Amino acid sequence: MTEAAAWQKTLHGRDLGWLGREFHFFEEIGSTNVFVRERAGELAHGAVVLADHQTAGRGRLNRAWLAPAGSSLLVSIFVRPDWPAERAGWLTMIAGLAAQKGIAAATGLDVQLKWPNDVVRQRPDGTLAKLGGILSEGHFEGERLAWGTAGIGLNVNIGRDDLPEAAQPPTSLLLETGRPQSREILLGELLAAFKDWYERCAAGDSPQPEWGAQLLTIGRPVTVREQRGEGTAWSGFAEGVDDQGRLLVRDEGGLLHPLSAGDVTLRAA
Ligand code: BT5
Repeated sequence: MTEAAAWQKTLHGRDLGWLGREFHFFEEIGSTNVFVRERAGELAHGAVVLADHQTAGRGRLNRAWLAPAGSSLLVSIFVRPDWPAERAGWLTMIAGLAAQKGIAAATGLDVQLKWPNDVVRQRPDGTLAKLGGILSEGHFEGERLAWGTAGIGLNVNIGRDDLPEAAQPPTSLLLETGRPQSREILLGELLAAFKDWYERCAAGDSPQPEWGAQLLTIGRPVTVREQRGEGTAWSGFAEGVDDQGRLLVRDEGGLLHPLSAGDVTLRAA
């Protein structure tokens, strides 16, 4: 069986309905998110785009996502929500919860989320290692989210010597569980969880309470660096997230600031 056929069998062996009915697999592509953006006009709601290798994988703020060929889950899920624009952040929440639930179901491993878009493993000494990341993009028509893509990259079978250079120490499911993991099973579980959450959200149920409860960032002191202006840094306390996915940080003077992912970088204080 070709690799594309094996992936397709995984998808169609499950009852995913609208999700993955349209399916694209690439042995090599620039970026699955860019593919989706360029073809948004033609793609069906629920299209799934998967790659074995990306030559120009993307993170936020034009950062690179690096992964050796065949080592990772690199997937973009395309949806046409037609939700109010303020709900655009729900896609990142759904993708994060789906990654977390998918990993738990496929491997038994407990992973955590870090605001705004990281999938992490907390080490016994409290340090965080990055296992994956989410890159959501959306297109608005008027006040509506016309389409969106949830790009998810998870490090699956990457050995210690092949992990990329990264700002935060990276890790993989192989390293965390001590054995190679099936990317097909992981994809199936992740999509099943994505479908569940997406359908709840489409019915108007916000993912924010569950997502907020999974975020390690909440309840901790943080240092906030603003991207705009002079990039000044200040210290505060992360109290929660709002329904748009903004982090609510109280500064030392007692004022509460809603922070958008694109506007700040954070580190544990
Ligand atoms: C992310 O951005 O974490 C979002 C990554 C999304 C990747 C998926 S793969 C499928 C889809 N198609 C795409 O082109 N992208 C999506 P950000 O928070 O900006 O983190 C990027 C930073 O993570 C980089 O600057 C590196 O420091 C680090 N990094 C890069 N590759 C990594 C890896 N494999 N594991 C851990 N850290 C990595």
